[in-house]
Amino acid sequence: EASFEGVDDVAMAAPKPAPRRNDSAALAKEIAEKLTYAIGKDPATARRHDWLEATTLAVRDRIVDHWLASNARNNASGAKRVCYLSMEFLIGRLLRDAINNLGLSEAIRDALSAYDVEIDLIELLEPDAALGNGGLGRLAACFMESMASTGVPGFGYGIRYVHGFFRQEVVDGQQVELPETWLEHGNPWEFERRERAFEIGFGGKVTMIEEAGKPPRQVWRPAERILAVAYDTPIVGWRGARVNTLRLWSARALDPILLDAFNSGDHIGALLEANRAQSITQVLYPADSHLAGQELRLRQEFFFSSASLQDIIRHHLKRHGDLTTLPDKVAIQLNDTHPAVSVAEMMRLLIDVHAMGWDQAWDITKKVFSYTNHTLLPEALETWPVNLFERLLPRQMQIIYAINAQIIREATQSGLDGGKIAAISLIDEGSGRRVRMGQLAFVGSHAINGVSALHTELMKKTVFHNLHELYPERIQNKTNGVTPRRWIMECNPDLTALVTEAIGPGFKDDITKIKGLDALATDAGFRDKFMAVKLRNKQRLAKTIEERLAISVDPHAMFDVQVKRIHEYKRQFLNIIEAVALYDQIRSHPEIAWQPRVKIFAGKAAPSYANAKQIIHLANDVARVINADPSVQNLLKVVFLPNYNVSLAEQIMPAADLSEQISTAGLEASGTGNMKFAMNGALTIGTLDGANVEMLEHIGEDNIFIFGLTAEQVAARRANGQGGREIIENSPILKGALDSISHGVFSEPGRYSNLIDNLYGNDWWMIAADFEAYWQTQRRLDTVWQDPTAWGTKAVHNTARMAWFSSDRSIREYAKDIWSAPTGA
Ligand code: GL9
Repeated sequence: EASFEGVDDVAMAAPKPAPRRNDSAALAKEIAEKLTYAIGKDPATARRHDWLEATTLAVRDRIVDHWLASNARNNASGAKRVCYLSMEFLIGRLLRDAINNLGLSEAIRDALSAYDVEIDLIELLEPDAALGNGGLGRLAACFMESMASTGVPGFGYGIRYVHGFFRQEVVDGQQVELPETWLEHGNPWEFERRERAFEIGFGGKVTMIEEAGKPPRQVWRPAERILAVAYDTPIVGWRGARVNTLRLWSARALDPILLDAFNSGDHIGALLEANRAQSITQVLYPADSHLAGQELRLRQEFFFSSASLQDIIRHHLKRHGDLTTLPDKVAIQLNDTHPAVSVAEMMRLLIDVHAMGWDQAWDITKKVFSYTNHTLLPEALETWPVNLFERLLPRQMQIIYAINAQIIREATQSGLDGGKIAAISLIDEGSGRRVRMGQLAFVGSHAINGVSALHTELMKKTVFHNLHELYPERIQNKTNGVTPRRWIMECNPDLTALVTEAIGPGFKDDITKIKGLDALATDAGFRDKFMAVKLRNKQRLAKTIEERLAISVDPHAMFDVQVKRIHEYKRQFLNIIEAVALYDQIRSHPEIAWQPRVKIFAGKAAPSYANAKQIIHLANDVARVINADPSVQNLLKVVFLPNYNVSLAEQIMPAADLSEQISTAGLEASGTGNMKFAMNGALTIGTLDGANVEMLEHIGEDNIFIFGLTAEQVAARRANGQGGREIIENSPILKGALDSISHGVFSEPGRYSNLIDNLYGNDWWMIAADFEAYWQTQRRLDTVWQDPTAWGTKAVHNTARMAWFSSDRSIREYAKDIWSAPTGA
């Protein structure tokens, strides 16, 4: 109780510990003490892992001081709290983040060097917390950091997966998935809160209870009950001004073992129930923008939603006594539809458990919730079979029917016709009766947002067209952002030092000041230093590539990078075809002044996504052949780096010259890698999709390379059913590249015929349609690369003009327009 609530009643009388000193001598002493007394090791024989743990514990003490103070301040002010419900938090490593935000970088480095320990080396031993799939999960992590940095009392709620996003190996050119084990050596950042546990039910029946003198009410009697136990991780904001809490739920059985069964000899059966309970939080679904669809997934969603809401209500009742004030004190953000069942569960808790009337409960629910949509891909829109829902969550299903009846009444009253009413219904009657989670999240929220300007407009026209007509004031845009602490300061210390030298350190507190670099873009001296930083970062990445893949790449070549989940709409295939075409052209036109390039790919495919796995295979096949061909040695290399994760991204972003953001227009909701690259001075080649559109506005058309069909043109071509055959036959370069893939230059013939046939057929992802524009734009980039002054100028403009894409800006907009929550302080 005490630690989460802050300085609590019981703790008040206890003496406060003396404030800690942050000089390197004090830190050195404390680290040695941790090593000795918390870990039980002698500094003379300690291993690097022990030093990591000791350093983490010393840093953690300082965080805890700030944490308790933040919670105490919250409780005293009663300020509105923001609860961010997300199935995913792709956090990555935390030590450097914490050290940087506490301003301890120098002091820790010096403290450890007293023991001949290099901080840079031990930091690498920290496992990545990979509790997310990609952009959506990483956004949640950036938002947590930005809430702490901008002074929003934020609480993240999610799942403590024992196994995070799988580890990828590439064997014979193909992806192999291996379990991820981040908790193997324990997790010094988390605090288990045994006392903070809630019961979560599944299945069973709903019965009507009639008591004398009271209105009848429904009571859910679940057949199965398990416990959700909280684990808290402190999230430190910039300068430690605020420390917020990320609370992750772990599943546990009510009874750890069925002793009767065990005693009667059924040793396995005695543990079955405990295993079944724990299985809920064992693994993160590796589903990227397409659906897992299994019962366990719905269980996970309900499990963490219910636990979080029970916790929120408990806290509110304890502080404020009365649930009618809930919307004044709490905002709950639903990160995609994964926690959408919360809308029904909140209604159940208010009505069945806290005896509130329907109308008041519905009013409170809508005021409390808001919902972010992260994708328009139809295969990613969550729906659940009604019979599964009913079996697992019978009371929530009743409530969903009742909400649906009310929405349909409102729609009818406002004059919507039958077709439109069917489209907004929470139940999809078309494909075997399914509950539509997007619709549920929408109707239960006062604000619904998309994650870029284009995506939000498309949301209004497509998925939520009819709901938008019914509730035109609800949809708004909140363009994504990324935290400049992790994605500039921590991942690119050399750039940070250079910017500090050039314009002073003010940009660290207020990233908009980085605009001051703009004037230096034409200063040759500065530009040279800027590109020298880039070169050093590229040398480091080249070393990693050499170590991991035994491929040697020239750091002076253009590093052309596409790193992200592998998905057809992201069009890694287009990029690979361009590499093959370039390979052909370099060999057939040695007289042309080709510019040396290293094409770098990284990313994971969902295990069940066959085409995405083929794309990985192709990238590796193409890399093997090109890298072994002496005739293109200095001009083209292709690299596929396995196991892309947050830490690898931190190494890649600062080392890229060119950022590939080439999704089929209309399909990438925002993208956030696009922002990280540009902040670190990479130029972008991209389509008018997601946040690229707004990047173009901020960076200016001279400094970004836009090509290809617009979202509108894509929709029109798709509607006309225009395939790729005609285009391919009329484009010798494209045809040549596809032929070399088909005819076995990189593998046995036919290995990729499925991928290629798709281009000749409907060309759904517009790869054939966009190839020519992409090819031409790449050649234009070659020309710019030949002129280091031109390239360097554009690169500096990119870093200088990206400040708006800080997640601090996103969070301030959410706080003001959606949450009505305080910032600052
Ligand atoms: C995503 C979108 O595809 C991205 O364009 C967007 O930047 C992020 C964050 O808003 O959300 N939606 C989605 O389902 N994923 C996204 O990255 N997928 C994964 O996280 C794997």
